[in-house]
Amino acid sequence: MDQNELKNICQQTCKTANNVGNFLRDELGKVSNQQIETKSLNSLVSYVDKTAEEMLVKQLSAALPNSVFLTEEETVEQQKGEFRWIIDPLDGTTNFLHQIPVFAISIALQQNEETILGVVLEINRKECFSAYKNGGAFLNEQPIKVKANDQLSDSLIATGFPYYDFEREEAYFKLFRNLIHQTRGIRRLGSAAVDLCYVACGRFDAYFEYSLNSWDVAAGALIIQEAGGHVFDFSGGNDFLFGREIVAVNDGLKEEFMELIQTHF
Ligand code: 2AM
Ligand code: CA
Repeated sequence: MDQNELKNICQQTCKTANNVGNFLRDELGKVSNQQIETKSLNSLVSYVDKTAEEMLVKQLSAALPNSVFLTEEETVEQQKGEFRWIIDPLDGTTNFLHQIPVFAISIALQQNEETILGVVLEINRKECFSAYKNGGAFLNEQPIKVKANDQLSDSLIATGFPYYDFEREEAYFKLFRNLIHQTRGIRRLGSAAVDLCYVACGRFDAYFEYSLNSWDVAAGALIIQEAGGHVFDFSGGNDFLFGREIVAVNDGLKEEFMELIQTHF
């Protein structure tokens, strides 16, 4: 796919995300307890996630015929193919169900398993983050960059606390303790896709979390890379998409932050 086609698809994907975002915003506060299912420990879902996913699949299939899907709610056949969308129709479901206003739609497109496009819509702030391979990263069409900061003491860090997989909690909380002493502070927003985009646009300096899925991070990871930042697994490699651990960091703190991660994990 050439750059023009990619740019086009990126714009269409933002439009699609906006359509479905309007649906999600309209459903806020309407889901009853009886309509909430528990998929696994602390992992919630409702008709809202599923309907949003069906809407996305329909519109993205029309935008790119013959594309296939990997989606959190599996409302469509999960396939591999040249062009594959990786979708989280509602990232931050727990926030959504508790009416905490941080939740997003995360959409990535891969060509032959390489991510070539990422769109994250933070629904309540109407902030659409987007990037395509070698095309730069944008927030509502304005170019964005990671923060130019190389001082850990000036940095604001995002993370996700473990909520179902406690195997590495010892290492996690040792690092956490270290970071509260060495940085300006730590935030837990509850949406990995939003955390990643906030690193991309310089609101956060770095982010780390383990036990995430590919649909939580695929779009945000490309957006960070295109904004001049870095994404790693905890060993400093690039197995962050399916490897269930991710670190995102601006350029100036790359070495120091990765060293901290590797000291603890
Ligand atoms: P989800 O809403 O799509 O499931 C942040 O920790 C990530 O974990 C989020 O992107 C969120 O994605 C997922 N998550 C699932 N259940 C969670 C919970 N109970 N608390 C926090 N995050 C949760
Ligand atoms: Ca989700």
